[in-house]
Amino acid sequence: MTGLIPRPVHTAWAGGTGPRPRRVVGEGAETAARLLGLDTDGRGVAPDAGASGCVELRLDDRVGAGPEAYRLVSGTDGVTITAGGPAGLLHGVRTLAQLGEAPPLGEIRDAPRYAYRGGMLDVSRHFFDVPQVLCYIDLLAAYKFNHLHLHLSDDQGWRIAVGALPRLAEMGGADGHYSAADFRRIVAHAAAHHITVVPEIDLPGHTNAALTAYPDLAVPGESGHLPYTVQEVGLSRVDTGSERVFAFVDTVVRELAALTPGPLLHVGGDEALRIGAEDYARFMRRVGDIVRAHGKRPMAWDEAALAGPDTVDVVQVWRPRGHGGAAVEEAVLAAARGGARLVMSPADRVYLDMKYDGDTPLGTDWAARIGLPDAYDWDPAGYLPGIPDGAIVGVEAPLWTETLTTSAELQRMLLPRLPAVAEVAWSPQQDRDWDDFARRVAGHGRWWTGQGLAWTPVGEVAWDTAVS
Ligand code: TNX
Repeated sequence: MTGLIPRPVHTAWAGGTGPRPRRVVGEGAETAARLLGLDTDGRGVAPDAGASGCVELRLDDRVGAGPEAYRLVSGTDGVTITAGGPAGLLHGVRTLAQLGEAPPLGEIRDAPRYAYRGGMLDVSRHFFDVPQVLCYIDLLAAYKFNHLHLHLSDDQGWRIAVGALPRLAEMGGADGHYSAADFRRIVAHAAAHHITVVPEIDLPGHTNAALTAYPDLAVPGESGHLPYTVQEVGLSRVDTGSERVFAFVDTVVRELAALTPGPLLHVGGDEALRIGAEDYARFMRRVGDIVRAHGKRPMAWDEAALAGPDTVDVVQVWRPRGHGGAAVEEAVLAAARGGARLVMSPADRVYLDMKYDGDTPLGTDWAARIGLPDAYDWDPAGYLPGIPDGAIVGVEAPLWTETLTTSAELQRMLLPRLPAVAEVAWSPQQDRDWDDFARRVAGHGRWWTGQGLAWTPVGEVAWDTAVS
């Protein structure tokens, strides 16, 4: 048994262990069996197994607390998992997988603190192909995350093919991009794990790749150029006053909305440093309306709140406190009071591209160095004082990739901090305890190594295995 992460809301162990799980029956049995490394048809099972070791999956509305809640009962004959929806059943199966081959007798009742638990991958600064993204989805799912935010465009690359604007992928994404079919594969794999994909097109700054493909989006006299080699942000901009640009946004949003089953579409809005406040506000409000006109709910980085409280429906708070953002903070609070929902991604806690410490070879440290205790020990509800109750819908850990180029590099930044974020987003604040987490995470290194994942053996944890 490895420690349970995220920590369940309620566990009651009876003492002793039940039989090894051998087969799975009920709703979603095939997926569950695969996750547990079992067959549904009993192949490979000892002939005398009988009823013992059966994992039964049952949908039942009475479990309560929404479609992600589940109840797991481990008895002498086997395990029963009950949930109000398929997502809850799968969460129960994930928990059972962590309980291992000799599940303790007893009962777990569990449900998430926040409905939005996300990971973001920046596929623009460096491109990551479909198998790499699927691997990242598997990792998110193992820790009960339910959103994948893909940062699909930035200065360095445009990573999604848009049929009506072919040069975006041809030029802007020459070194890698997703076709519509690729994107559908990502969405389908995510959906199989009850993970919703949130695609992001970053506007009106961070647009060098788009400007290279379509120079008429630029302010007259300015243009884009690829490859974009500087790491500085805030240099590029589309012409926020141009109807051509709004037609472009409409085309991109229409196609992306059609490819995206989830309700949210992220429109960036960050670090548009060369655009005046009024132009920025007018632009972002119109972009928000375009997203709504295509049937999606607009989401954006926190500066978008400066454009007015109802510019977007979901505001992603990224600005670390004291980072020159008093006006942004106030605008975010006004938006929250006006009904906008907040996803908390403060850069000094959950930007997983930040170095762990001075010895971390990759990543950056402009916001902070984020050791494992820093990623774990904070309360999303307390980060910004004055947030109204219920305004926060969740937590997301962005992984920016200016310095990261391979899966192993991503994994070394994600592990072990991603599980810490999982617990921040899932478990009740009053039950969260760093020492307890450090003990539970210690056994996960062995599991990561067994999965072929790279990780960082941070010194604050007594790992029960070395990095291989
Ligand atoms: C800030 S946060 C950015 C990104 C960078 C990141 C690096 C935000 C919305 N913008 O453009 O990649 O810092 O940590």
